[in-house]
Amino acid sequence: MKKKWWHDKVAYQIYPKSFCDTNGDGIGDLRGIISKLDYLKELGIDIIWLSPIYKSPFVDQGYDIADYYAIAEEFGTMDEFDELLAEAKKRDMYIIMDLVINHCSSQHEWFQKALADPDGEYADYFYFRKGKNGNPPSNYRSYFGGSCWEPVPGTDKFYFHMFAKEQPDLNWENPKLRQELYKMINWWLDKGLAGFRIDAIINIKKNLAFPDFEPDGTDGLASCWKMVESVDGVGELLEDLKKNTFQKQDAFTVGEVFNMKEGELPQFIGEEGHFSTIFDFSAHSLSDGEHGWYDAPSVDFKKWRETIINSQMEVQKSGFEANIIENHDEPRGVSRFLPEYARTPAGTKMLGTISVLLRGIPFIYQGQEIGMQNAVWNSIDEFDDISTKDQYHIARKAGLSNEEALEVCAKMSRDNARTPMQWSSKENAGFTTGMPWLKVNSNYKEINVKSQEKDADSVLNYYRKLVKVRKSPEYKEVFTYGQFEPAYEDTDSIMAYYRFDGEKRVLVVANFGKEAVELELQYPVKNIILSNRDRKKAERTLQLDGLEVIVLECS
Ligand code: TEU
Ligand code: CA
Repeated sequence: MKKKWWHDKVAYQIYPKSFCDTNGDGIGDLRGIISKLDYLKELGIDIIWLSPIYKSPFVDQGYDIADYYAIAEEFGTMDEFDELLAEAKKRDMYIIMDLVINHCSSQHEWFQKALADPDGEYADYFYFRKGKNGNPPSNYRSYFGGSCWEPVPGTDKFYFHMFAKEQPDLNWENPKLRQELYKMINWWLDKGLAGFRIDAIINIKKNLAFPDFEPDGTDGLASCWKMVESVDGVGELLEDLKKNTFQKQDAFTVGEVFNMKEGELPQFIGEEGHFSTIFDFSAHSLSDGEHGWYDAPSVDFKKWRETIINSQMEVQKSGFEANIIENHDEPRGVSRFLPEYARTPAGTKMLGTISVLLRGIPFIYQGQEIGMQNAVWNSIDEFDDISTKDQYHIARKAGLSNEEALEVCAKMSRDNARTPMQWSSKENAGFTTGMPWLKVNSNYKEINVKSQEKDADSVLNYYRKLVKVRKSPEYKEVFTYGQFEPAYEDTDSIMAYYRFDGEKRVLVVANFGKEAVELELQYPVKNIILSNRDRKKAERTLQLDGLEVIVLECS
């Protein structure tokens, strides 16, 4: 395998709005990010992914871009962005931005021009289609609820949007539009950006006939991803994108890809793949509900273990995936993947170890390194997220009471990950001196950076060790390129795997149960690399306590 500069890196996702506010307006900003670069460096981070910071009306928190060449005023200025790039570079760190090019904001100049002249050139930057007897052209339900089609005022046409109606989809079949996007991407790369996280990219290929599908809900609509799954040819668009942009600059790209077709993985992440890597969402998909969050199943340990193992075994044949336990669209991993008794510092460290030492590129989401958890939500009005509001309505329509629907949202809401970063036990968790745009998690006095920095046994200090081990000269090679092989799969509570190459064999073994378990090790122990309870000795017959994780070098 050809080695790439990003193979052995550790990445961190910043959600700028909730990271660090330096001017007291309650909104995180670029100055805040710059002020925390040393903190991230100390955590061992190489690559920083910024969720969107472009000019936006923030209908979907910046995933609705009004100007691809401008920084949102809320976050700062282009000069500050350049400063961030320079400061990161000084520390040997790389910045990647979010690339949201399936759609833009309805405030974008292109869309405004399209509305002004629905038969003109810019209408062809979008999908403007005639309705069927006054009804939308097809029966698709958008990801955020309601029809994918919105009337174009003053015409008999509709425009297409897979997300909110304020996020019109861009017409990738139009070469002119593609050229505009490529120019913009190259402009950012020329500035010194290391690459992009690429948003919702599988959706760019449409079935231009927009056929109806069998309704799958009481609203009579069908999920729009059914159209995505019914069409071929996204690969050609992705290759065109890559050849005109990323490839020329050896950029690192991580695609957000759902609904990939069977057998397509090598085309996406192989040596000549469309992207450097894509996220592994397989464990997250375990809680996909058939109709929404209200019928989302809880994650079962054995299913979760099997899912991760299967994914690792499959992916290593083709390349690397990016491993996460949470991101800005997901509830906190500790609250989701750990049973209640395990939502402790020990359990949090255990989950982190399993995730970070998998084969692939680890992405740590802000706050994960201190073990942030889901918040307690008391009313639907406390949420900001557009998707949560939609899911609340879906749950109510399905017959759930207000309390029940609230409980569903509290469990699954994207806002769980978006509450402000907990820096200290000061007011508003030290995130802002003003009024935070989204409420602070009430547990900030127990869980925050400042107190964990002082505590040698904290989750934060453990994460620092964990990342260090992964990148240490002795083990870097095996953790980066070593094969993955599962172990102890027949047990009730053990999640374990080997990472090995021609020289080394490492065992990562965790007990997700409450009770101690005795394991016969297959190989003699050479060295204890990491332990979440300061274990100094490991015998061939290993007593693993509940919530204990240990990383061993085998001889
Ligand atoms: O998410 C894409 C996506 O498919 C989402 O619909 C996801 O399933 C949803 O967040 C679950 O509630 C990306 C971004 O990560 C997300 O934040 C944006 O809202 C979305 O694209 C639109 O840009
Ligand atoms: Ca601010």
